[in-house]
Amino acid sequence: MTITAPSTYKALTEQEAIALAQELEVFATSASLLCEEIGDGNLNYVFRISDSATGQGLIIKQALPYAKVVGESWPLTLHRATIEANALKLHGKLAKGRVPEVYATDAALAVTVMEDLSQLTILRNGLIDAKHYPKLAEHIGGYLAHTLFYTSDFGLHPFEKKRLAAEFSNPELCKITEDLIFTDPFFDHDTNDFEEPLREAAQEIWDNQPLKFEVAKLKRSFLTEAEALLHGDLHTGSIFVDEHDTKVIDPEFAFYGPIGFDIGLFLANLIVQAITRSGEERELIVQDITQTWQVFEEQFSSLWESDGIETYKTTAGYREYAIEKIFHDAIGFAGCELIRRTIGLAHVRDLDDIADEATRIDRKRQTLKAGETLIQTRRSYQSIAELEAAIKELSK
Ligand code: SR1
Ligand code: MG
Repeated sequence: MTITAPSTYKALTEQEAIALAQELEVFATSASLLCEEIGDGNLNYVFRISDSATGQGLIIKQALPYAKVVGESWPLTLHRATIEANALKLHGKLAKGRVPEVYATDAALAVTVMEDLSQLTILRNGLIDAKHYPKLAEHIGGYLAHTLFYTSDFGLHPFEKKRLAAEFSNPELCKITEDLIFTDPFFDHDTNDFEEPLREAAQEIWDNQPLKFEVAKLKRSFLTEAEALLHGDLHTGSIFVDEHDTKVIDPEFAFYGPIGFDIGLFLANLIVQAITRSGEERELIVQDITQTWQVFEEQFSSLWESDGIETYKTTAGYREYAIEKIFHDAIGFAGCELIRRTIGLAHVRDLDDIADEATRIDRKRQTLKAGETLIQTRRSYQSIAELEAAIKELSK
């Protein structure tokens, strides 16, 4: 499909989004098209265009020249739309079936036209409704193993890897992560946002020098370790699911970074669920955490054997060393995500929507404590079973 709209940026109205969809000639010319703006993220417009007779739809996503969550005072590059579309196309090849199909793009309009996934549910919403998705861990573990292995030096020629690292240079979006995940929540910064009863817990974090030393090391890893092409924002709002299917969306934060980052963000968002749940429902989430890591480790190891190109791949202990580093990094990044989702700028509904104030504050304190513990003890875990035991203890 080709977009022939004038190539200068303009934020689309619903009518203009319909006109763009008509141009793409995917709908019958006689079709009566409906348009709904369904974006509930922090940054973009998401239009769903559908044929009122058949229900057939497509998505037109448009980046705004600023962060929607804050407003026009926070300008943000439109190039993120190109980063996102290119990451979706590449991830679609590496992890087949795990991302929406991209139909068309327009860099000047910052528009990506893609597969409509509205038959699926945003994972965060489903989890808040206490749903369980039996394929989730297998699908996300596999997505992580394939996208991260095949874009790393373990599975990709160094010339191509460096070409991709340059293509996915994403400094403005990385700066958001550097500030909002790794810096601001650990200082008394004005972007932080928390309820007054949490001030003491926040102050303890700001005063905890050994914790901050560990966060500084994790931030340095994020800033400097170009290990693989990351999704860059793999929280449970970036995943669509149902009982059988899983699709990862929104890789606008994609860039070359440490492999453990995507894994850590995903696990952290499941840990939040473990903290807000109890009994059998908590047990299911903890099993998802364990299974995600197990699937990742198993598939990453198997790709290492079958498709690894690193000369040292058979050197005794090297694979185990590489995987242990990813594991410990992921636990540390998960800890940072837990803290920033509680006292930083961008919160999660899993915690904020708990109606009873005492319960909500209690769960948020637990999330902060879990984050601090995981950051500080990350290197002590020798296996996923040990991490699972710790998560059970921290979420009780
Ligand atoms: C200003 S953007 C805030 C957060 O929303 C995105 O989804 C990322 O998680 C970012 O940190
Ligand atoms: Mg997003």
